[in-house]
Amino acid sequence: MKRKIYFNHDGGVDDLVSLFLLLKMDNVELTGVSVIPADCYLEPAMYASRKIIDRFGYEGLDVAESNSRGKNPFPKDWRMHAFYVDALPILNESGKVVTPVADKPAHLHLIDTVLATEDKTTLLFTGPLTDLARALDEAPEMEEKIERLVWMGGTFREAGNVHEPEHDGTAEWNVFWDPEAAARVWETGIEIDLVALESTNQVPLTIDVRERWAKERQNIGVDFLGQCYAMVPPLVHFSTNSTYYLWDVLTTTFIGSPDLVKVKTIDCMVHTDGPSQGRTVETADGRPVNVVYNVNRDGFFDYMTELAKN
Ligand code: AGV
Ligand code: CA
Repeated sequence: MKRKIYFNHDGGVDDLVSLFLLLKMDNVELTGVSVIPADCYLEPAMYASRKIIDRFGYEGLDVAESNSRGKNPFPKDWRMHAFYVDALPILNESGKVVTPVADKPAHLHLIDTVLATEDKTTLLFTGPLTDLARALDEAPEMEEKIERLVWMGGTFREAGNVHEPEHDGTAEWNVFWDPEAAARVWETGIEIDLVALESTNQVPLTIDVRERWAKERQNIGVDFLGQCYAMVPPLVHFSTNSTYYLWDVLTTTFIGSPDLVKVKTIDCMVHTDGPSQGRTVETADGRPVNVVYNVNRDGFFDYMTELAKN
């Protein structure tokens, strides 16, 4: 039995690589895809998503555009990445785009897809939770049809990855973009698996990984990985604000191969205001989430590289 997955992403390099890998998993069936313009511009991220499905995926999928807006915008430099992926020759060989744009905005597409799917759906979110929060406001009855939410977001460390004026640096970006949306989802009874910075910090993009993909580039899927990760800065001497990690790809592989990570339950809440907005904090009266805090680094890179060859 294939697990039914609905994927909402925000068009970064690792979001788009995640879409590619999901299409390669034989234990997963994607029921829907939508794109939110958080860490991307919408138009190139939509085109790139549709072209990845055309090139590596299956028929019957459409891609929905989100009309959600966040409180704290992502830096423009990062949002540009979707243009580079969309322009890759490997995605433009056929000269056409077949996978259609859905006729509904993302949050309504999410509701319709979850309600129309016979089994319960696992939600995979690798950007902010805005579309999910809006969907739950619009159709609270959908909660019963949600198997769980797997989300790349948050951290319980002192250091988050937001380095912005008026902020204290404790938040992770996907929470920071729309803290209220995360707080809204926290109010529900949905089972949440949180792939937090604790584990994603263990899978930086490094030169040895790039060299491996280069060596194996005669395989078209591995070549695609190499081309995508040529666009973003690796960890060399020390981590900077722009250093790239495989945040979303780790979150996605958690669905296909949960044994690569360690998980613990933390009762927590989300800060929605002030200098710590977007921070997730442990608190005795908080709601439980399953936090992925550790990963088998080599096993992860082996798994995702092998998947690319499927
Ligand atoms: O905080 C990680 C999230 C992930 O969903 N995103 C990137 C991943 O898609 C935001 C982000 C944090 N640091 C970044 C980010 C960076 N240096 N470049 C691009 N995006
Ligand atoms: Ca993302």
